[in-house]
Amino acid sequence: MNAITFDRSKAKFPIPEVATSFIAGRALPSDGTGERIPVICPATEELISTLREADAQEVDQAVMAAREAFAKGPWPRMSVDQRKKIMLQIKQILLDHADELAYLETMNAGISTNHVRNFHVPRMGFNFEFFAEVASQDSGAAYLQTKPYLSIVTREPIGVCALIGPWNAPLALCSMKIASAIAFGNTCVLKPSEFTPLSLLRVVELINQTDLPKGVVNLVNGRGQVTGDALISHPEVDVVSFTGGTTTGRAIASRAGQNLKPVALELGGKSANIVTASANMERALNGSLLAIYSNNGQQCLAGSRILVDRKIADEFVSKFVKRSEKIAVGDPLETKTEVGPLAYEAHMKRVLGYVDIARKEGAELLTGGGRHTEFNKGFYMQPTAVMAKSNDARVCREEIFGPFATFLVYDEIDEAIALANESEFGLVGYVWSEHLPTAMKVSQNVRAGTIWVNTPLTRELRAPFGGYKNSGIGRDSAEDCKMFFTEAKTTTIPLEDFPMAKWGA
Ligand code: TXE
Repeated sequence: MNAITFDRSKAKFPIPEVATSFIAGRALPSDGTGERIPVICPATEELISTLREADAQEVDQAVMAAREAFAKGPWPRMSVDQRKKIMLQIKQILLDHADELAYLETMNAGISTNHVRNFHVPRMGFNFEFFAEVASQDSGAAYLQTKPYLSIVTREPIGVCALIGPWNAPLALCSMKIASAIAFGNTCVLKPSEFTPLSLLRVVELINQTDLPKGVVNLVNGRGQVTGDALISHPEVDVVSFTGGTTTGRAIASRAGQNLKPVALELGGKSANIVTASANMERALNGSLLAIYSNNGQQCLAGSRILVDRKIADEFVSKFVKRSEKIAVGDPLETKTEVGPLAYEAHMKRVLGYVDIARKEGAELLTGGGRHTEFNKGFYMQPTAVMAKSNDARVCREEIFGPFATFLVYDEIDEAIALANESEFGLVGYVWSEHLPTAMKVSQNVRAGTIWVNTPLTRELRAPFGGYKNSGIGRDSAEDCKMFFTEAKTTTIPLEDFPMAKWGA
């Protein structure tokens, strides 16, 4: 692809010409070693920046900065109240730059500015406040049952955390990783996706303008197999938190396993969205459209397999198709845009490839199915829906990760539940029903980490989020993140003198 060079005078906020690593409180120079990788705006195909890739040596520098800050720096040793004050400073500085961060995210990831500004940016701020609270309210346990001993259990930070993030929602997802790692006294090295380095580089710069000690939050930029692999293989990394595709997750888990590092993996999904005959049709329609098309269809928790009761299928599908055709696809910087471009060219081609796969499998194309004809530049795709022949079809089994809905029709709720469970994934499930026993039956029988009843995409940070089966290992929540990012320590003390064997006396 021949990228068009971006006219920098058009930029609403500064975009760095070269995105480098940020280590121990400073950005590394743009003229260092490492491959140069183009950073493309998916809405215009313009070259908006260049990423200078961190090689193994630069990754080592970042990990050792995090190690130094962990072993000798004040952060792990500070009182939680002091840490909380700094976490709140981070929240504030990020929210003070909300428009700039939203702009960088939209320019680089193609997510509509409305969505980023109204959901991702506030969530990013809240992540720091939430985990500051969680860490500050934490307490240990004491056991007195075995006399004369008192055993106390405390939790200590686990050390240097490698945080590897994806390109579909960099701000929202990676801010959660940083906040949950550092709140408990850890230090970290973040590696954003090579496709979307810009917003997170600015986030890490801003975080480093607060009172946070240098070296606590570091960032390396580069491709997964170079920079990412060097990071997760580094012996001074204690734990790996990853969000991304299932194939990459497998590779990361086996690499981390060689060094016995704990891993948390938040991976793909092919979640069932069950629309029953007892649904409130209008709400189910609104929710189903959001569940598949929001964030340009690029979300792990998408309701991408819509299972609809035969009794209402004709009406529901025809309304869904009509609404899909009216969705405002366009420039993600425009506030009226609902669906923007896909994040990068190869991904758009992959998603479009599923249209041919669907056709070959005998699916009926209900709407869309091609690049958006209104644009001669940008990775725009028409919101697409197909009616599959059976759940064995690849469009029912594989995560497509774009504005691509697959329908199946069912007759009985037990059949819908069985179809929902016939999947290698188990991240979330949706059910639309005004009949509580039906909703509860789905909730209790669908094997997925989160079930949404009559609502799409609601995240409660206190409650666990994560996947069954190939959708991941581990959960995000107040408690789960604490368990993952800390080590438990038991200290045992006798409270009185006690008889002890006197060997050699
Ligand atoms: O993501 P990857 P890809 C799914 C979605 C998508 C598919 C492929 O179905 O179509 O995955 O996307 C880093 N060692 N999701 O290939 O590879 C990489 O640099 C260390 C679901 O673009 O998973 C990036 O930072 N790191 C999903 C991160 O992994 C490595 C979000 C994610 O990239 C690495 C994204 C390696 N060997 C895609 N290889 C979700 N769960 O939301 C890659 N990386």
